[in-house]
Amino acid sequence: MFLPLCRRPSAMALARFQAAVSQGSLTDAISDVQQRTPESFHSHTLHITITGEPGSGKSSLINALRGLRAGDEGAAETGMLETVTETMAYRDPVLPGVTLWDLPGAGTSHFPLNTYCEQLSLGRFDFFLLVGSQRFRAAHAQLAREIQGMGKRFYFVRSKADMDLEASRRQRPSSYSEERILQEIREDCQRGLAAEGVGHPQVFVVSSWEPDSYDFPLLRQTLQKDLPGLKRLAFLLSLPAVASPIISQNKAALEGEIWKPALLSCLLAAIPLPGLAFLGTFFIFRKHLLRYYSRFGVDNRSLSALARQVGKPVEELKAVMSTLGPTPMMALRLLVDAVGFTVMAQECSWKRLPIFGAMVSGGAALLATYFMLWKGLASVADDTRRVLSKALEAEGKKSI
Ligand SMILES: Nc1nc2c(ncn2[C@@H]2O[C@H](COP(=O)(O)OP(=O)(O)OP(=O)(O)O)[C@@H](O)[C@H]2O)c(=O)[nH]1
Ligand SMILES: [Mg+2]
Repeated sequence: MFLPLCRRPSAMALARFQAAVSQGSLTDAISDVQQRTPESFHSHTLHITITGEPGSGKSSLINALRGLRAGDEGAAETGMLETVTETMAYRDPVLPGVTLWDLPGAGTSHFPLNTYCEQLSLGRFDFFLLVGSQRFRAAHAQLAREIQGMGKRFYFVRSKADMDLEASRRQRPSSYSEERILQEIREDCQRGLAAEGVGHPQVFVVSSWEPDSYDFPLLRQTLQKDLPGLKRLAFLLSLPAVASPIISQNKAALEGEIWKPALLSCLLAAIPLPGLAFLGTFFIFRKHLLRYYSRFGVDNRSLSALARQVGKPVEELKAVMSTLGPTPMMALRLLVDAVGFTVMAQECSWKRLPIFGAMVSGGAALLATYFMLWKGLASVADDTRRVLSKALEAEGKKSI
C-alpha cells in the first residue's frame, strides 16, 4: 500500500555493521557506530512526518517550512474541509536529505485515532512534528504516547498562534501582551504533555501564515541544529531491520548442522545403559544451545560487555530475552519438560525388548534433540534481534 521509504545510509558504516552482526559481535557492531561523528550520518535520509488532528494546520506547516504559500505551485493542499486522505512526500529545500511527509488527520472516519498509527504505518518514519491547534487535548497525548512507544522522538507544534493572539487582542485589548499569551500557550502544551507522562518534548507556538514570527524561526533553527543527531538516531533505529536478515542467515546455517548432534544423541540413547539416553541428550542439547548464544553474541559475557558499552544495566538487556535465556539451568528445564520423560519412557521399553527398545530409544532421542535444538536456535535468533534493538535504542538516546 505504501511506497518504501528511500534511505541512503553511510555505505561504509552499514557494511561494517553487517559484518560485525554476521560474526556475532554485537559489541563491535555498536562500537563502530559509536565512533562515528554525527556528521558522518549526513547522507542518511531523514523522514519527518507531520501528524495531528484534522484541520490542525499540518499541510500549511509543510508549505511554510518549504517557503511556499497555499496555492503556490508544488504546495501541499490545504483547506477548511478534509483535504489530505493519503500520505504525500515533499523534499525540504533547506534541510539536506530531509523528506517531509504530509499525513491525513488523526481521528476522522477514514482514520480513527485508535487505528491511525497502524493504518498509516507510522513506525516507518524517523521523526515527528505533532501539530495541534487550540487547547491541548487527549488526542494529542494519545498520539504523543504512540510515537514514544515506537521509540521515536517528536516536537510538539502548536499552530495558528495568530488566531489566538487576535482573539485575545479583541477580548482584552487593554491587557493584551503577545509574549504573555504565547508563554501561556507553551505552558499549557507542556503541562498537557507532562501530565500524560511523555516527558518534556520541545514545544513551538507558530503561525504558518507568519513564518517569520513567534516560534517559527526557532523551530527551523532547532531542526537545523538537531539534524545531525536526528539522522544518527534514525540510522541507529534503522539497523535492526538491516541486522534481521543477517541473523536469519546465521540461523539457517546452524540449522543445517543440527542433524549432527541429533545423530550423536541417537547413538548414545541406543546404548543399553540406564540414564545414558537422558544424560547424553541433555549434555548435547546444553552444549549446542550455549554455542548458539555465543555464536550470536548474546551469551552472558557478551551481554555484560554490550550493556557496559551502551551504558545500561545488563538486566535491561536480559529482560527482553525469552524465558529461555543463557543460564545453565535452561537446558535442564527444557529437557525435563519436553524431552526427559519421552526418553525415559523409551528406556523402559528398551528393558523389555532390547533391540526394538534401542531403536525406539535412539529414534526418540534423535527427534527430541533435533526438535529442541531447532526450537532453541529460533529462540536465540529472536533474542538476538530484541537485544540488538534494545542496545541500539539505548545508544540512540545519546544522539540528541
Ligand atoms: N489563521 C491561521 N489559519 C491556519 C494556519 N494554518 C492553517 N490554517 C488554516 O486552517 C485550515 C486547515 O489547514 P490545513 O493546513 O489544510 O490543515 P491540515 O491539518 O493539513 O488538514 P487535513 O489535512 O484536512 O487534516 C485551512 O483553512 C488553513 O488556511 C495558521 O497558522 N493560521
Ligand atoms: Mg492536510
